Parts: sequence; C-alpha cells; structure tokens
Amino acid sequence: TATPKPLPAYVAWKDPASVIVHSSTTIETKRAAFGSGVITPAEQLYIRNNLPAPDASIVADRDAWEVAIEGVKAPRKLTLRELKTMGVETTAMVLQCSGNGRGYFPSKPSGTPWQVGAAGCVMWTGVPVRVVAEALGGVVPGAAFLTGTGGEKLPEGLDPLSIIVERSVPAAAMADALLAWEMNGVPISLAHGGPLRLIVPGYTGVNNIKYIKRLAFTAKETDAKIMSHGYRISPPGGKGEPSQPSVQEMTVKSWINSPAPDAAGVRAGLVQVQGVAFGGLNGIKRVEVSLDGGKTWSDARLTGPDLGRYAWRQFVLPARLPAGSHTLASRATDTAGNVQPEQRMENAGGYNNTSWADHAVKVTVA
Ligand code: MSS
Repeated sequence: TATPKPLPAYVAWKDPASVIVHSSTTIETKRAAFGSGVITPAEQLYIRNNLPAPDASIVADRDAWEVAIEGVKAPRKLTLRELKTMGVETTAMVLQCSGNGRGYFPSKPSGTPWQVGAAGCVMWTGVPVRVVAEALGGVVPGAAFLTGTGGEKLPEGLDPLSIIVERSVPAAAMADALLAWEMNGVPISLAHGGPLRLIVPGYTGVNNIKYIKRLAFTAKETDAKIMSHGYRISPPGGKGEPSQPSVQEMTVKSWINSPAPDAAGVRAGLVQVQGVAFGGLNGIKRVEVSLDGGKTWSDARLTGPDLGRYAWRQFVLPARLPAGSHTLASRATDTAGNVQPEQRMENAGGYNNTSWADHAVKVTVA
C-alpha cells in the first residue's frame, strides 16, 4: 500500500489518523473516524479548496477584514468588527461537498473520489445576512440572488471569471444565511474560511464562500465559470451548461459509520449499528436500517440532541449479527416525507449522490 500523503502546512493541525489526504486541497474524513457526537471536531473535518488557500496573513487581524455589501439601499464595506456589533446567531449545519459520494459512481467522473467523508456537522456563529441587509436599508428591488465572492488573490494573466470562487444562491436562502466568524465556538481557521465565511444552511459546500470579500444581492446569477459551467447536473458524458440545474440544495441522505466497511474484529452477537442522517433543508423524521442489503428494514432510534433542521441526526439500531458477511444499509426520511432513494442520479460531475445502495456497508462478522 502507498504511504499516506502528509498533511499540507495550512492544515498541519488536523488529526492525521482521522483523514485521507487526496491532495493538498482535498482532504476527507475517514468513515471510521466519525464518532457518535453530533458535532464534527475541526481536526477531523474535511477540506476542499478550488483555489489554494490564501496567505495566513489574512487572519492576523481578523476584525479588520472587510466585506463589501452590495445590492442594498446603502451599499458599503463593513469590517468584521462592525459586523460583530450588528447581531449574532448560532446554527448547526451539515457542510457537505457537492461531490461527496462521487467515489461510488461506476462511471468514475473526474474530481475527487470522495466516499462519505466530504461532510461534517459544524456549528457556525455570525450575524444573519438578513439583519445586515436591513441595517443597510434593505435589499434593492429585483434582486433574485445572493452572490458571494471568495477572497483569494487570483493568479495574473487569466480571465478572473474563469477562476474566481463566486456563487449565487436564490435570495430566499438569506432567511437563514449567516456571515460567520466562529466555527465550533472558536474563530474560523484559515482552512475553513476565516476570518469570515458565508454560510447557507441546507446548500452544498461550494455555496458556502470562504474568506468572503463581497456579498451582493443581484438580479442575475454570477457569470463566474464555477457557477455557469461548474457544479451543474449534466447528463453522463456531457459538459456543464448554464441551462442545466445548479448544484445547490441538499436532499435527504444517511449512511452507517459503525461498523465501518471491512472493520476488523466485529464479533457475532449484539452490535450497535450507528450512523448519521440529514435532510438538507428539512429535518429528519425517520431512519430505517437493513441488515440484509435492503430486503427488509427496521426503524432505527434517533440518538443525541436535535440541533435543528440543518444539523444531522445520529441514529442507532441494536442488532444481533451472526457470523458471516452482512450488507448493512440505512435509509432516511425527512420531515416533508421525502425518502432517500435506492439509486444515485447519474450525472457527469458525480454530484449529489444520496443513494442508500451505494452507501451500504459490507462487514464480516467472526
Ligand atoms: N470558498 C472559497 N473562497 N474558495 C473555495 O475554494 N470551496 C468550496 C467551499 N467554499 C471554496 C469555498 C467547496 S467546493 C467546498 S466543498 C467547501 O468550501 C469546503 O469547505 P471546507 O471548510 O470543508 O474546506 Mo465542494 O461542493
């Protein structure tokens, strides 16, 4: 087996035993590392950067960081120091890369072959975007989108629109969106978007803009390539086009973390089958677990605190497993009655994989 890649310097503080380093900008949490607490510790949380992370000097004086607020009656720049005086809210949210589960697509789409670990449940603290908009006189008429721009320095000599991390979400998403400065109770690390990050609960990772330098209420979606052609649901073999659906809202999904696939030392007898379930914009109503690859299902019990509809729920099904091989699967239902599908939705980018069959776990019990 290949020697694991070392952690890059900007995330040297992550727990090397908990993560898989795919590249310097793509780091996955190991399935076996997800514990039974609701919140994912920063040391274990995945990393995905479309551009290299900015220089650490941007977190030297956090309160001096500026974000331009546009598309309001009184547009202006606000410092983080000012934002902190305007309001505060804390939201637990599943942060999940759009491509989480891509590794299960047999078509092997280009991009990181994430299994389950490009996701975590984290606490964000910041000022609600709607409070900021109101303080600046309200949103201008006709603004249909909320557009966030990442603060990376762009390489020279290239068309900025071809590389800038700038995404638009429907303006309605501002109801619960935050401009956040803390993650899990501490200032957001550079790696996860400090000093200031746009948090859009229920939307996939890419819509949560790190080191945000501009937040604009706009009539149209941005023309940035990451929006117009990237993160689109394209037919298998096809290319991303602005006419195709954009990867935005997450939908109901769950998976089993314990026992982990091919876990060693699972003994015949009582086993606590545990995992996580979330509904994207909705909370979780029910999780079922199958011990026979999806032929029959039993209701699991939701465990631990309910941190709101954007957080994931932990679940458990105590089961007696005889010696032999077993295929364990989980299937979640959200509060709106949507049931996690058996099959993935095929698409060229390998996005939004919520298939319970793909996420089933094979274990050998001795
Ligand atoms: N932001 C910015 N500014 N930049 C970049 O690159 N990326 C994305 C987000 N945001 C970016 C941003 C992605 S893509 C993701 S997932 C996320 O982020 C991640 O996060 P973390 O913290 O984990 O790293 Mo896929 O859909």
